Amino acid sequence: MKLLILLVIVVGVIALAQLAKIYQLSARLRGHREEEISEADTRLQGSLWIVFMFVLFGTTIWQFVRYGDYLPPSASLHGEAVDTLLNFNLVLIIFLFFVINAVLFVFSYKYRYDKNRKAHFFPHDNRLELIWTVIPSIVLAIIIIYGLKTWTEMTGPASDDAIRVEVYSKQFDWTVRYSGDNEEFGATNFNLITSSNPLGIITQEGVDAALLKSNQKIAKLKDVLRAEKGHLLAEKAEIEQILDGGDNHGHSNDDHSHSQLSEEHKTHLMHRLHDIEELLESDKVTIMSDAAYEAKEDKIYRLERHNQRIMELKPYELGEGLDAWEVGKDDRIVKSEFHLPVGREIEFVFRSRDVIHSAFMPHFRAQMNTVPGLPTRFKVTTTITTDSMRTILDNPEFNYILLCNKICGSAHFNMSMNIVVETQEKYDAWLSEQKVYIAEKN
Ligand SMILES: [Cu+2]
Repeated sequence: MKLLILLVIVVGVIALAQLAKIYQLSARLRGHREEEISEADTRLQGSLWIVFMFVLFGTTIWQFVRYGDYLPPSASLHGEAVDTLLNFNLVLIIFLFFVINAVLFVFSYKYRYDKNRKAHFFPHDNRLELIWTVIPSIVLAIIIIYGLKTWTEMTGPASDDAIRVEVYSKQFDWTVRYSGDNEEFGATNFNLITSSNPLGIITQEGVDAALLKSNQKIAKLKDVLRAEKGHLLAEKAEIEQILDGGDNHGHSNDDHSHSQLSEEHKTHLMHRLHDIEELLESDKVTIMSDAAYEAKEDKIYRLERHNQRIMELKPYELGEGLDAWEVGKDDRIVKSEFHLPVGREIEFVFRSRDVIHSAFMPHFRAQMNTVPGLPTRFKVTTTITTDSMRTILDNPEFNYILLCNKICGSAHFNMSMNIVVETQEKYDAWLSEQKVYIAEKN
C-alpha cells in the first residue's frame, strides 16, 4: 500500500515536470519570452504571500492559546521574577515577530513586479542607519541589564537565617544533607567515601571505616597473590636450590658464624617450604597470568597510597581544629525524598561525585550545574506547600521534584527526587527523625 502511494507520488511528479516542459515549449511557440510574467500571475503570487501571512499569524496565535500556559505555577519567590523576565522577553519577541513578518509579506504584495514602475536608486541614508542601530542597541541593553539584575538577585548571597541544604549528585541518584543540631556541615573528603559514608564526611568513625575497608581489600588481594601457583613453584624451586647449595657450602666453607646463621636460616626455609607444599595441595591455590598478577600488585599499591592520603588528612584536620573535624557527626543524610519548610529561604549547595549533573527544580524555577570538585549554589524561597499546590492544581498526586537536567549517562532518566514543602513544624518533626550519619552507629 505504502509502495503504491509512493509510486503514485513519483509518477505524479514526473507528469508535472513533463507538463511544465510542454508549457514552456508551447510558450516559445506562441512567441512568449520566459521572463515575461503576466500581470495576473504576479497578482496571484502577491496575494498568496498575504494568505500565507494570515496562516502563519493564525497558527502562531493558536499555538499560544493552546500551549502558552505550559509552566506550572511558580512556587518560589524569585520564580515570579524569572517568569516576569521570561514574559518580558517573550512579549518583545512576539511583537517583533508580527511587525517584521507583516512588513515582509505586505511589501512583497505591494511592491510586486509592475512594468510601469521604475526602481528608485537609494544607496545610503544616515538617519535610517542611526535608527536601526540605536534602537536595537537600547532594547538589547535593557534586556541584558534586566536579565543580569534578576540573575544576581537569584544567585546573590543568602541571608544569615537561610536553611542550608547540600545536594549531592552521582551516577545515578541524589543524596541530600542537612546540618545537624550544630547547624554546620562537617568537612568532607572524597577519600573517605564508602558505602556507609556516601558523602565522605570527615569524622573519626569515617576515617576508621575507610581505613578498615581498604585494609580489608589489601589483605584479600595479598591472600590471593600469596597462593598463586606459578610464584609458589618458583619460590619452592629457589628454596630447594638454596638448601642443596647450603649443604655443599657447609662442607667446603669453614666459616663458623656463617654456617651458624645458615642453620637458623635453614630451619626458616624448611618451614617456608613446608608451608608452600601445604598451600600447593590446598584448594586455596590460584593460577594467574603475569599481567593479572601485576594488576593485583598495582591495585595493592594504589590502595596503600589511598590509605596514606587518609592518614595525611588525619593529623592535619585534627591539628587545625577539632570542631571542623567532628562537626559532621550529627549531619543528616536523606535519599529518595527531602523536605523543605514553606516561606523560608533555602540555600542549596550542590556537589558532584563523578560527572557534571544539573539540579533542576522546575516549580522553583531553579537550575544549577553540579560540578565535581567545585561546589555551586543557588537560593530559593519557598512560597507554596505541597498540599496547597495539590489543591491549586487539583491533583492529589502532585509532588515537587528535583531532576537531573544534564544527560549524564545511561540511567540519567532515573535521577529524580521528590520534594515535600510543608510547614515549619512538620519540617522540624521530619528532620529530627532523619538518620544521623555515622554517629548513629556508635
Ligand atoms: Cu545526572
